[in-house]
Amino acid sequence: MYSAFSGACGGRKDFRAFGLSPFVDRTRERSEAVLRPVLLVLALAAAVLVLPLAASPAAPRTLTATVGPGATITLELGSRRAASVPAGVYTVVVRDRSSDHNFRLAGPGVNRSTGVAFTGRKVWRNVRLARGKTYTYLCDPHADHMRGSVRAR
Ligand SMILES: [Cu+2]
Repeated sequence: MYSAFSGACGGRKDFRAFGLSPFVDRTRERSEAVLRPVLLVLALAAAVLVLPLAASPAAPRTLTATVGPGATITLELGSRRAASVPAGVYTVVVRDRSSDHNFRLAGPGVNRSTGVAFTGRKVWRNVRLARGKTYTYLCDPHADHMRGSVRAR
């Protein structure tokens, strides 16, 4: 709030910077006197508009995890492979399409998996990917070649 106010009023330095001569000082001061409350109102209006957006947490995004039916494992954000994603809280929708494979997501603060024999859909809520951390997804029985990683930026 304070910074928005001082930022708006700090703008009057710019009038001088634009080369107004000392002869128009009085005019300038009069226009400043008019301008100052207007800027204050604008700053308040901007704060009122922006604060609720800043205060409300972002809605969780969805990662789609798919394993099988063949020896494939993927993690996608939208329709793209999730190699680097914004840090935050995610809902992970897991599609486990094989009783020979499972899907595990593991890393700092996260370790979730389906069972190898399980097939079907699982929804993992509140999966928090921390900024700067890397998470690995893999199939446990075939972790040497069925694996990938995602970094939260
Ligand atoms: Cu596997």
